[in-house]
Amino acid sequence: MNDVVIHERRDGYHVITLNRPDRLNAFNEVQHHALRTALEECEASGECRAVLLTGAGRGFCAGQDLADRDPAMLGEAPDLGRTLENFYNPLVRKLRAMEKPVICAVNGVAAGAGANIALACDIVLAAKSARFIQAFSKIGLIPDAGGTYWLTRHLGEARAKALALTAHPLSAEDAAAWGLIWKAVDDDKLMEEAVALAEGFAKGPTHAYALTKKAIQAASVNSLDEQLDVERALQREAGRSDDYKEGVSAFLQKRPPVFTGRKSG
Ligand code: T3D
Repeated sequence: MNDVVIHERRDGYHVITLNRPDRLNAFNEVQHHALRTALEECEASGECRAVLLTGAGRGFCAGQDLADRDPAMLGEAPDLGRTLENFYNPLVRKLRAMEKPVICAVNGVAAGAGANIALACDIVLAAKSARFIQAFSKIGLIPDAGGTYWLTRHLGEARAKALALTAHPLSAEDAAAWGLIWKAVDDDKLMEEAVALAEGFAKGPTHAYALTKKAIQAASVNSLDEQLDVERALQREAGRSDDYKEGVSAFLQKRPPVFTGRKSG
């Protein structure tokens, strides 16, 4: 049997590929566990300074594997809150809390929780042929895995509601134009661009990236005053790092910086 998640450890970054292509990489519990294990290794590894998440085959991820737990075959209604609590919510929280950049290369359709897991990543690149579908209403559910949060924050209530209620397939180009993702790229350039980003991050000031993530994520709930305080605290921390010292020296000496990515000396 193939691995349901392929974990490649490259120089300075890791590539994680969801690998159930015959089901458009829909999640079952085995795939959830494998992805969690891979992300935990990335989190713990000092060698891994960026993560690149993608899918095998023609889809990125079609959300929950609906064949895995057919409600018509069960005696009583399944507790979907349990799946969220045990799997999707910890996954979203891990992606957000990861102290290194997580790039998502959306290689094809991203539906249901699959779309929202992509949106939980820090930088989302999508192949022009990819579509983002809040498929939940088609099966009588509500958007989960952060969907109501990402859609509302990035797009506002009008577009959020329309996408969620109609399950309209949003093209990668519209997703980029609407500010839901970073970029739509030609299909044959997707991995090249995603890898170039990961390689750049692998040589970057990793701790500053972690602090930047933290600051930007805090901004969505803070007032300006609170956010200025967050910036003061995090900049103070960044200013104590070797990477800051190195960045300034390199600039003044007109040479490329050599960042270690470490928190401090
Ligand atoms: O615990 C909980 O359940 C709570 C959590 C819920 C989170 C969720 O994600 S709920 C939403 C689940 N996802 C969906 O409802 C999407 C279902 N899939 C689709 O609507 C379509 O497949 C797509 C729009 C994504 C793609 O359409 P298309 O025409 O490009 O492909 P296809 O032919 O429909 O799918 C290809 C194969 O993948 C097909 O299998 P087959 O016929 O070749 O043997 C299809 O059944 C399978 N597949 C696609 N999505 C799923 C799936 N199998 C199981 N689960 C899926 N989600």
